[in-house]
Amino acid sequence: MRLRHRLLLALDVPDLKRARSVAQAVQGHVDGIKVNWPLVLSAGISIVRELADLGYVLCDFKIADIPNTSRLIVEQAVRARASGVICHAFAGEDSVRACVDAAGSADVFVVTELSHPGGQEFTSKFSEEFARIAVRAGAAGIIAPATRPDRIRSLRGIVGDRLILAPGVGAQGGKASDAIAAGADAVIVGRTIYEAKDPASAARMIADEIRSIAVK
Ligand code: NUP
Repeated sequence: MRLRHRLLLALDVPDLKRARSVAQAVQGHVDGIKVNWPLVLSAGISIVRELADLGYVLCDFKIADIPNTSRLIVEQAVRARASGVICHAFAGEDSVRACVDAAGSADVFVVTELSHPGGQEFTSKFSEEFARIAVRAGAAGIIAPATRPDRIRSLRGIVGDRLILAPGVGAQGGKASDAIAAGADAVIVGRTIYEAKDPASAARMIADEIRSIAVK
């Protein structure tokens, strides 16, 4: 993944027409587009193939199944030209390994602790173990919460130079520059961009905020 802006758009927009227009608008301000179930369930997997023409597409399918099913899911994402997929680690190291094997040259990102308050009920108790699984399984990186920059800092100590992508900016209360300062390689932002009147300028503002601290 080429990180020029250190920003990925979470395109959780089930309306296909609107999803297309937001994706087009933010091109040039983001390094990739993350698609999740709301859009894929509405538009079909072909939306991944379509967005792949614009650049890096990360399929946030949060895969958490037995290794064989996990493999089958990753194969479909890769067939649709996804550049990366997101999986959970609580299904176990064998399932994460199955995702990494099936991904081939595509990236696998492993969720550590979820960014919302409920992420502290269960996932945060195991997030460091999940990060170690990501490293052992050969994942490209992890997903860590922009809402808790201190956790990004701790997880960075475990994953070394593997990528850390941080959702939870804006609508969930996190700040892009805080997540980057804590060690995230890039942030993932949805509502703050796609609900803005002008998604392109909203994306540009976040990228500028990140740039302003990165040069300090
Ligand atoms: O811990 C996570 N938090 C999170 O918000 C892991 C995720 N994959 N996400 C996803 O990031 C979430 O499903 C959504 O697609 C996006 C954040 O969107 P927003 O809160 O910026 O609108």
